Amino acid sequence: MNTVIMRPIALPLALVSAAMLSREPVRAGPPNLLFIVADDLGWADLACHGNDLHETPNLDRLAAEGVRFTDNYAASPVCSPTRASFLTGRFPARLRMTIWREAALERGKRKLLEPVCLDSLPLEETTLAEILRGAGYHCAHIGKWHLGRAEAYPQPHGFHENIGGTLWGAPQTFFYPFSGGQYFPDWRYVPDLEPGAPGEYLTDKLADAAIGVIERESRNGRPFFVNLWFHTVHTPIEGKPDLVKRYEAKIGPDSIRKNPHYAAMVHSLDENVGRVLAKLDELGIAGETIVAFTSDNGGFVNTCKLHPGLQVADNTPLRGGKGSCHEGGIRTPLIVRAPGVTPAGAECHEPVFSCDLMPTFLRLAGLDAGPPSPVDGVDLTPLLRDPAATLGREALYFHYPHYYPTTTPVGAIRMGEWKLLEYLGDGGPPELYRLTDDLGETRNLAGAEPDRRDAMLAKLRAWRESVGAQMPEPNPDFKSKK
Ligand SMILES: [Ca+2]
Repeated sequence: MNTVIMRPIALPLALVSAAMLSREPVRAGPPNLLFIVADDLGWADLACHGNDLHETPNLDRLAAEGVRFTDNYAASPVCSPTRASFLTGRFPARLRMTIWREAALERGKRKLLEPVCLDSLPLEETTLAEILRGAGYHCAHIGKWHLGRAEAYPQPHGFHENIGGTLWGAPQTFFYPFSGGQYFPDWRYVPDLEPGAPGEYLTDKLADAAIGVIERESRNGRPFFVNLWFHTVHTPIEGKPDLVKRYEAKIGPDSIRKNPHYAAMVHSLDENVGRVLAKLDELGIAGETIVAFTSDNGGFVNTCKLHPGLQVADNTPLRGGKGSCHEGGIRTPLIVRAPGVTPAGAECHEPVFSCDLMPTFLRLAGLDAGPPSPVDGVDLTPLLRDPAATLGREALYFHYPHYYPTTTPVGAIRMGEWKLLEYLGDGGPPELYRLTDDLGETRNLAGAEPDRRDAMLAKLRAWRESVGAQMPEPNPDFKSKK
């Protein structure tokens, strides 16, 4: 692999007022990278995005110290594909990974047969960890992996160590020993978190593991990449009992959100992000550590087996949820604090997505992804320096040729203030929304703006061709119930 070493950009900013920056850079070497991903956390789940129930003071504070992207997207409305995009910078459609691992080989029995996808991230793909490792970073993966079977676990993809990552997309239970529950049909477990004790909570344990790695690596004099991918707030929806009580007491008749179990999970996520960030401060390395926080898809708006009848997330004011290419399925939080680069407390409204993170992290580290893999994302450091800047990118594209309780097979394109959805053979006609005055996607303007509709449809279809997107096919055995 040809890794191009470039000067780290976080350092020579003497002309920028220190008071304007989120943290002063401390040492003259490559910065550490702490990449925190929550699972299924919706855009509207954060207090700083207007949530009326959840308390997220630590994430809100991180946003106040860095740049919060209001129009960030996951490259896919479900888990594995977005995670693949984080590590490769490539469209899930190009990777042929458009659905979560466990369902990748299933074609279904609906009106359309879903394409057979890859269930493991190919080792031929160049990952963020491989490039950082080649540049001298220590690379640790902690928590949910969900990018393939054992031969595609974190180590073969460039990580020195893996704590807790497996093929599965969720634990059996969030309480020690994190296995043995009845929620999933197979026997699941989360390795490497022994010893433990009854009552211990997975989100705490993963943060403990991250803190342990950060403490150890901060003494080793080499930069670290800690890839902390929490399992929370995915099902099974299990909060700590005291926090569930706290939110039960807080929910009133006028509350938009009414799930105390889910609120408790969000609370524990935030608390543990706070613990890890506090450790950076305590060790004196916050000024030399890039912190990024995001989620892999939108909030899950269906019910969960443990609490029948109780909707898990509520993505209000966004429409839809996980699985859907409406905003509730793909718009996710993104907060970046890059010492010496990001101003404090800034908002950026430029549309960005999960493929952008790999090239951005590499640029912040003074590296360039280079060949052999073409990268579909772009470097966001111009926005990190100046959140009012624009990228000049024409569009973002999404491809989900699968079913989910929130959708039939669908694609989407976001261009400026406009968004178009196209159903792929089972669903209604195209939908066109002007997000700047209709964030909730309630007024379909496809009929009123036929030229814009057709131009965006043409772009979306041309993009699918260009990346070799797999399409669903008519199911000859499908019998309509009508
Ligand atoms: Ca997910």
